[in-house]
Amino acid sequence: MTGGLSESKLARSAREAFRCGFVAIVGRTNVGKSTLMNHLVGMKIAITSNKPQTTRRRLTTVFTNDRGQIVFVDTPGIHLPHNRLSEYMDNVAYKSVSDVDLILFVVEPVTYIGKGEQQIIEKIRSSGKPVILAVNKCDTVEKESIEKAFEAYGRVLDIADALAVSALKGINIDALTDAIIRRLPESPMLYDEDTVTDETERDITAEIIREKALRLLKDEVPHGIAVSIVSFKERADGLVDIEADIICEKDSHKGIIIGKGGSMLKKIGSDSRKDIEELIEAHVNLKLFVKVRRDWRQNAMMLKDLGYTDRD
Ligand SMILES: Nc1nc2c(ncn2[C@@H]2O[C@H](COP(=O)(O)OP(=O)(O)OP(=O)(O)O)[C@@H](O)[C@H]2O)c(=O)[nH]1
Ligand SMILES: [Mg+2]
Repeated sequence: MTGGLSESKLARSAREAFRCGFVAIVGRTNVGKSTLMNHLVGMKIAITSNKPQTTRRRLTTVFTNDRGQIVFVDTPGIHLPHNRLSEYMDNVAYKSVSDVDLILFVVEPVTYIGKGEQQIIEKIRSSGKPVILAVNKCDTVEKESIEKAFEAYGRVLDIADALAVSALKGINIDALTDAIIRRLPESPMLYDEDTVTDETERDITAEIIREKALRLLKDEVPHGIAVSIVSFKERADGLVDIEADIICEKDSHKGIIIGKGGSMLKKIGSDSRKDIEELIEAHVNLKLFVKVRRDWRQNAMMLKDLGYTDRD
Protein backbone atom coordinates (compact mmCIF):
# COMPACT_ATOMS: atom_id res chain seq x y z
CA MET A 1 0.00 0.00 0.00
CA THR A 2 1.10 3.54 -0.53
CA GLY A 3 0.46 6.88 1.14
CA GLY A 4 1.16 10.42 0.04
CA LEU A 5 4.48 12.07 0.69
CA SER A 6 4.94 15.77 0.01
CA GLU A 7 7.42 16.93 -2.60
CA SER A 8 9.29 19.04 -0.08
CA LYS A 9 9.94 16.04 2.14
CA LEU A 10 11.86 14.47 -0.66
CA ALA A 11 14.10 17.46 -1.26
CA ARG A 12 17.16 15.78 0.16
CA SER A 13 19.74 17.79 1.97
CA ALA A 14 23.00 17.81 0.05
CA ARG A 15 25.00 17.97 3.29
CA GLU A 16 23.69 14.91 5.06
CA ALA A 17 23.95 11.35 3.80
CA PHE A 18 20.71 9.45 3.28
CA ARG A 19 20.27 6.66 5.84
CA CYS A 20 18.10 3.55 5.68
CA GLY A 21 17.56 0.46 7.70
CA PHE A 22 15.34 -2.05 9.42
CA VAL A 23 14.12 -1.43 12.96
CA ALA A 24 12.41 -4.10 15.06
CA ILE A 25 9.88 -2.80 17.55
CA VAL A 26 10.02 -5.18 20.48
CA GLY A 27 8.72 -5.31 24.01
CA ARG A 28 6.22 -6.94 26.31
CA THR A 29 2.66 -7.35 25.16
CA ASN A 30 0.36 -4.31 25.54
CA VAL A 31 3.11 -1.69 26.00
CA GLY A 32 1.93 0.18 22.88
CA LYS A 33 4.28 -1.06 20.13
CA SER A 34 1.68 -1.12 17.38
CA THR A 35 0.15 2.22 18.43
CA LEU A 36 3.65 3.70 18.29
CA MET A 37 4.41 2.22 14.90
CA ASN A 38 1.16 3.59 13.46
CA HIS A 39 2.11 7.05 14.73
CA LEU A 40 5.65 6.79 13.41
CA VAL A 41 4.43 6.06 9.87
CA GLY A 42 1.40 8.34 10.18
CA MET A 43 -1.15 5.75 9.15
CA LYS A 44 -3.13 3.09 10.96
CA ILE A 45 -1.75 -0.16 9.63
CA ALA A 46 -1.42 -2.31 12.75
CA ILE A 47 -4.43 -3.08 14.89
CA THR A 48 -4.30 -2.18 18.57
CA SER A 49 -6.32 -3.00 21.67
CA ASN A 50 -6.13 -2.92 25.43
CA LYS A 51 -6.06 -6.74 25.46
CA PRO A 52 -2.69 -8.47 25.55
CA GLN A 53 -1.42 -10.38 22.51
CA THR A 54 -3.09 -8.24 19.90
CA THR A 55 -0.36 -8.46 17.26
CA ARG A 56 0.18 -12.01 16.01
CA ARG A 57 2.34 -11.64 12.92
CA ARG A 58 5.36 -9.66 11.92
CA LEU A 59 4.17 -6.51 10.18
CA THR A 60 6.32 -4.20 8.10
CA THR A 61 5.77 -0.49 7.53
CA VAL A 62 7.92 2.17 5.91
CA PHE A 63 8.65 5.77 6.90
CA THR A 64 10.47 8.08 4.47
CA ASN A 65 11.61 11.68 4.86
CA ASP A 66 14.36 13.80 3.32
CA ARG A 67 17.04 12.32 5.57
CA GLY A 68 16.26 8.66 5.51
CA GLN A 69 13.96 5.71 5.34
CA ILE A 70 13.01 3.48 8.24
CA VAL A 71 11.52 0.04 7.73
CA PHE A 72 9.68 -0.76 10.94
CA VAL A 73 9.01 -4.34 11.90
CA ASP A 74 6.21 -4.54 14.44
CA THR A 75 6.35 -7.77 16.39
CA PRO A 76 4.01 -9.69 18.68
CA GLY A 77 4.51 -8.75 22.32
CA ILE A 78 6.59 -11.29 24.18
CA HIS A 79 4.66 -13.35 26.72
CA LEU A 80 4.87 -16.80 28.23
CA PRO A 81 3.67 -19.16 25.49
CA HIS A 82 0.77 -21.47 26.28
CA ASN A 83 -0.19 -22.86 22.89
CA ARG A 84 1.26 -23.29 19.41
CA LEU A 85 0.04 -19.89 18.30
CA SER A 86 1.74 -18.08 21.16
CA GLU A 87 4.96 -20.08 20.65
CA TYR A 88 4.85 -18.94 17.04
CA MET A 89 4.28 -15.34 18.13
CA ASP A 90 7.26 -15.30 20.50
CA ASN A 91 9.45 -16.87 17.80
CA VAL A 92 8.45 -14.20 15.31
CA ALA A 93 9.45 -11.51 17.79
CA TYR A 94 12.77 -13.10 18.72
CA LYS A 95 13.67 -13.85 15.10
CA SER A 96 12.98 -10.25 14.08
CA VAL A 97 15.60 -9.04 16.55
CA SER A 98 18.39 -10.75 14.63
CA ASP A 99 17.30 -9.49 11.19
CA VAL A 100 17.48 -5.73 11.75
CA ASP A 101 19.92 -2.81 12.00
CA LEU A 102 18.50 -1.43 15.22
CA ILE A 103 16.10 -2.39 17.98
CA LEU A 104 13.41 -0.06 19.28
CA PHE A 105 12.71 -1.43 22.75
CA VAL A 106 9.33 -0.20 23.97
CA VAL A 107 8.58 -0.24 27.68
CA GLU A 108 6.14 1.35 30.07
CA PRO A 109 7.31 3.94 32.62
CA VAL A 110 7.94 1.44 35.39
CA THR A 111 11.06 0.55 37.33
CA TYR A 112 10.35 -3.07 38.16
CA ILE A 113 11.78 -5.29 35.45
CA GLY A 114 9.90 -8.59 35.59
CA LYS A 115 10.85 -12.05 34.39
CA GLY A 116 9.24 -11.61 30.96
CA GLU A 117 11.11 -8.39 30.36
CA GLN A 118 14.41 -9.92 31.59
CA GLN A 119 14.07 -12.54 28.88
CA ILE A 120 13.56 -9.89 26.21
CA ILE A 121 16.57 -7.97 27.52
CA GLU A 122 18.69 -11.14 27.26
CA LYS A 123 17.67 -11.64 23.62
CA ILE A 124 18.34 -8.01 22.78
CA ARG A 125 21.72 -8.13 24.48
CA SER A 126 22.81 -11.30 22.71
CA SER A 127 21.80 -9.86 19.33
CA GLY A 128 24.51 -7.20 19.77
CA LYS A 129 22.30 -4.69 17.94
CA PRO A 130 22.14 -1.01 18.96
CA VAL A 131 19.09 -0.23 21.09
CA ILE A 132 16.88 2.81 21.40
CA LEU A 133 14.67 2.76 24.47
CA ALA A 134 11.21 4.29 24.09
CA VAL A 135 9.50 4.77 27.43
CA ASN A 136 5.94 4.90 26.16
CA LYS A 137 2.72 6.05 27.86
CA CYS A 138 4.58 9.08 29.29
CA ASP A 139 1.19 10.80 29.37
CA THR A 140 0.18 8.57 32.28
CA VAL A 141 2.95 9.45 34.77
CA GLU A 142 4.99 12.29 36.28
CA LYS A 143 8.41 13.19 34.84
CA GLU A 144 10.10 11.64 37.87
CA SER A 145 8.81 8.16 37.02
CA ILE A 146 10.20 8.46 33.51
CA GLU A 147 13.66 9.38 34.85
CA LYS A 148 13.50 6.35 37.13
CA ALA A 149 12.55 4.10 34.22
CA PHE A 150 15.53 5.43 32.20
CA GLU A 151 17.81 4.63 35.12
CA ALA A 152 16.38 1.15 35.69
CA TYR A 153 16.72 0.09 32.05
CA GLY A 154 20.08 1.85 31.71
CA ARG A 155 21.41 -0.41 34.46
CA VAL A 156 20.52 -3.63 32.64
CA LEU A 157 21.06 -2.73 29.01
CA ASP A 158 23.50 -0.78 26.90
CA ILE A 159 21.22 1.90 25.44
CA ALA A 160 22.24 4.17 22.54
CA ASP A 161 19.45 6.65 23.19
CA ALA A 162 16.42 6.87 25.45
CA LEU A 163 13.29 8.91 24.86
CA ALA A 164 10.00 9.35 26.65
CA VAL A 165 7.10 9.18 24.22
CA SER A 166 3.36 8.88 24.10
CA ALA A 167 2.13 6.92 21.13
CA LEU A 168 -1.44 7.72 22.03
CA LYS A 169 -0.99 11.50 22.33
CA GLY A 170 1.72 11.76 19.67
CA ILE A 171 4.35 13.16 22.06
CA ASN A 172 8.03 13.11 20.98
CA ILE A 173 7.40 11.03 17.87
CA ASP A 174 9.48 13.29 15.58
CA ALA A 175 12.39 13.23 18.04
CA LEU A 176 12.22 9.45 18.06
CA THR A 177 12.25 9.34 14.26
CA ASP A 178 15.36 11.56 14.22
CA ALA A 179 17.12 9.46 16.83
CA ILE A 180 16.47 6.33 14.79
CA ILE A 181 17.59 7.75 11.43
CA ARG A 182 20.83 9.06 12.95
CA ARG A 183 21.78 5.51 13.85
CA LEU A 184 20.99 3.78 10.56
CA PRO A 185 23.63 2.98 7.96
CA GLU A 186 24.15 5.19 4.92
CA SER A 187 22.19 3.62 2.10
CA PRO A 188 20.03 4.42 -0.90
CA MET A 189 16.26 3.99 -0.47
CA LEU A 190 15.19 0.40 0.06
CA TYR A 191 11.54 0.91 -0.84
CA ASP A 192 9.77 3.27 -3.19
CA GLU A 193 9.28 6.61 -1.42
CA ASP A 194 5.46 6.21 -1.42
CA THR A 195 5.44 2.78 0.19
CA VAL A 196 3.83 2.62 3.62
CA THR A 197 3.48 -1.14 4.00
CA ASP A 198 3.75 -4.37 2.08
CA GLU A 199 0.56 -5.64 3.72
CA THR A 200 -2.33 -6.11 1.30
CA GLU A 201 -5.73 -4.45 1.72
CA ARG A 202 -7.14 -7.94 2.14
CA ASP A 203 -4.79 -8.72 5.05
CA ILE A 204 -5.42 -5.39 6.76
CA THR A 205 -9.17 -5.93 6.35
CA ALA A 206 -8.94 -9.26 8.19
CA GLU A 207 -6.99 -7.54 10.95
CA ILE A 208 -9.54 -4.71 11.24
CA ILE A 209 -12.32 -7.26 11.79
CA ARG A 210 -10.19 -9.03 14.41
CA GLU A 211 -9.54 -5.69 16.11
CA LYS A 212 -13.25 -4.93 16.41
CA ALA A 213 -13.89 -8.41 17.82
CA LEU A 214 -11.00 -7.94 20.28
CA ARG A 215 -12.33 -4.59 21.40
CA LEU A 216 -15.99 -5.60 21.70
CA LEU A 217 -15.70 -9.07 23.22
CA LYS A 218 -14.71 -9.94 26.75
CA ASP A 219 -12.70 -12.53 28.66
CA GLU A 220 -11.18 -15.45 26.84
CA VAL A 221 -13.31 -15.24 23.66
CA PRO A 222 -11.23 -12.71 21.66
CA HIS A 223 -7.97 -14.58 22.07
CA GLY A 224 -9.42 -17.63 20.34
CA ILE A 225 -10.52 -15.66 17.31
CA ALA A 226 -9.03 -15.58 13.83
CA VAL A 227 -10.42 -13.94 10.72
CA SER A 228 -10.26 -15.33 7.23
CA ILE A 229 -11.30 -13.32 4.17
CA VAL A 230 -13.37 -15.59 1.93
CA SER A 231 -13.89 -13.14 -0.92
CA PHE A 232 -13.00 -9.55 -1.75
CA LYS A 233 -14.51 -8.31 -5.01
CA GLU A 234 -15.04 -4.90 -6.52
CA ARG A 235 -18.23 -4.33 -8.55
CA ALA A 236 -18.27 -2.27 -11.74
CA ASP A 237 -19.79 0.66 -9.82
CA GLY A 238 -16.92 0.62 -7.29
CA LEU A 239 -18.76 -1.02 -4.37
CA VAL A 240 -16.64 -3.71 -2.75
CA ASP A 241 -18.23 -6.98 -1.58
CA ILE A 242 -16.32 -8.63 1.23
CA GLU A 243 -17.12 -11.93 2.89
CA ALA A 244 -15.18 -13.01 5.95
CA ASP A 245 -15.26 -15.86 8.46
CA ILE A 246 -14.72 -15.18 12.12
CA ILE A 247 -13.23 -18.39 13.45
CA CYS A 248 -13.60 -19.32 17.10
CA GLU A 249 -12.80 -22.33 19.24
CA LYS A 250 -16.09 -23.30 20.89
CA ASP A 251 -19.85 -23.37 20.20
CA SER A 252 -20.37 -21.27 23.32
CA HIS A 253 -18.01 -18.63 21.88
CA LYS A 254 -19.93 -18.67 18.60
CA GLY A 255 -23.08 -17.74 20.50
CA ILE A 256 -21.30 -14.86 22.26
CA ILE A 257 -19.83 -13.53 19.00
CA ILE A 258 -23.24 -13.59 17.31
CA GLY A 259 -24.92 -12.06 20.37
CA LYS A 260 -28.59 -11.68 21.22
CA GLY A 261 -30.56 -11.51 17.99
CA GLY A 262 -27.25 -11.13 16.10
CA SER A 263 -26.51 -7.82 17.84
CA MET A 264 -22.81 -8.43 18.58
CA LEU A 265 -21.99 -9.61 15.06
CA LYS A 266 -23.85 -6.62 13.68
CA LYS A 267 -21.76 -4.27 15.84
CA ILE A 268 -18.48 -5.97 14.85
CA GLY A 269 -19.60 -5.64 11.22
CA SER A 270 -20.58 -1.98 11.34
CA ASP A 271 -17.45 -0.91 13.27
CA SER A 272 -15.28 -2.88 10.83
CA ARG A 273 -17.02 -1.51 7.76
CA LYS A 274 -16.27 2.08 8.75
CA ASP A 275 -12.55 1.42 9.05
CA ILE A 276 -12.38 -0.74 5.93
CA GLU A 277 -14.14 1.95 3.89
CA GLU A 278 -11.62 4.50 5.13
CA LEU A 279 -8.75 2.17 4.27
CA ILE A 280 -9.80 1.24 0.75
CA GLU A 281 -11.65 4.48 0.01
CA ALA A 282 -14.74 2.72 -1.33
CA HIS A 283 -18.18 1.69 -0.13
CA VAL A 284 -18.17 -1.78 1.32
CA ASN A 285 -20.81 -4.48 1.61
CA LEU A 286 -19.48 -6.66 4.44
CA LYS A 287 -20.84 -10.12 5.28
CA LEU A 288 -19.52 -11.89 8.35
CA PHE A 289 -19.97 -15.57 9.25
CA VAL A 290 -18.96 -17.28 12.48
CA LYS A 291 -17.36 -20.73 12.31
CA VAL A 292 -16.13 -23.07 15.00
CA ARG A 293 -12.74 -24.75 14.54
CA ARG A 294 -12.00 -26.57 17.75
CA ASP A 295 -8.56 -25.85 19.20
CA TRP A 296 -7.28 -24.20 16.05
CA ARG A 297 -4.56 -22.47 18.06
CA GLN A 298 -2.97 -25.88 18.71
CA ASN A 299 -3.33 -27.14 15.16
CA ALA A 300 -0.33 -26.62 12.89
CA MET A 301 -2.36 -27.05 9.68
CA MET A 302 -5.00 -24.56 10.71
CA LEU A 303 -2.39 -22.07 11.86
CA LYS A 304 -0.84 -22.32 8.42
CA ASP A 305 -4.20 -21.85 6.70
CA LEU A 306 -4.81 -18.72 8.72
CA GLY A 307 -1.49 -17.19 7.72
CA TYR A 308 0.44 -17.87 10.91
CA THR A 309 3.24 -19.55 9.01
CA ASP A 310 6.96 -19.39 8.66
CA ARG A 311 6.77 -16.71 5.98
CA ASP A 312 7.57 -14.51 8.98
N1 LIG B 1 -2.19 6.17 27.87
C1 LIG B 1 -1.56 5.63 26.84
N2 LIG B 1 -2.00 4.47 26.32
C2 LIG B 1 -1.34 3.94 25.26
C3 LIG B 1 -0.21 4.58 24.69
N3 LIG B 1 0.24 3.82 23.67
C4 LIG B 1 -0.59 2.76 23.59
N4 LIG B 1 -1.54 2.83 24.55
C5 LIG B 1 -2.64 1.86 24.78
O1 LIG B 1 -2.06 0.63 25.18
C6 LIG B 1 -2.88 -0.46 24.69
C7 LIG B 1 -2.00 -1.44 23.94
O2 LIG B 1 -1.56 -0.85 22.74
P1 LIG B 1 -0.99 -1.73 21.52
O3 LIG B 1 -0.38 -0.78 20.57
O4 LIG B 1 -2.02 -2.66 21.01
O5 LIG B 1 0.15 -2.54 22.29
P2 LIG B 1 1.17 -3.63 21.71
O6 LIG B 1 2.44 -3.45 22.47
O7 LIG B 1 1.26 -3.54 20.24
O8 LIG B 1 0.46 -4.98 22.17
P3 LIG B 1 0.66 -6.47 21.56
O9 LIG B 1 0.39 -6.41 20.10
O10 LIG B 1 -0.37 -7.26 22.31
O11 LIG B 1 2.04 -6.89 21.90
C8 LIG B 1 -3.98 0.17 23.83
O12 LIG B 1 -5.14 0.26 24.61
C9 LIG B 1 -3.41 1.55 23.51
O13 LIG B 1 -4.42 2.52 23.28
C10 LIG B 1 0.24 5.82 25.27
O14 LIG B 1 1.20 6.46 24.84
N5 LIG B 1 -0.49 6.28 26.34
MG1 LIG C 1 0.82 -4.94 18.78
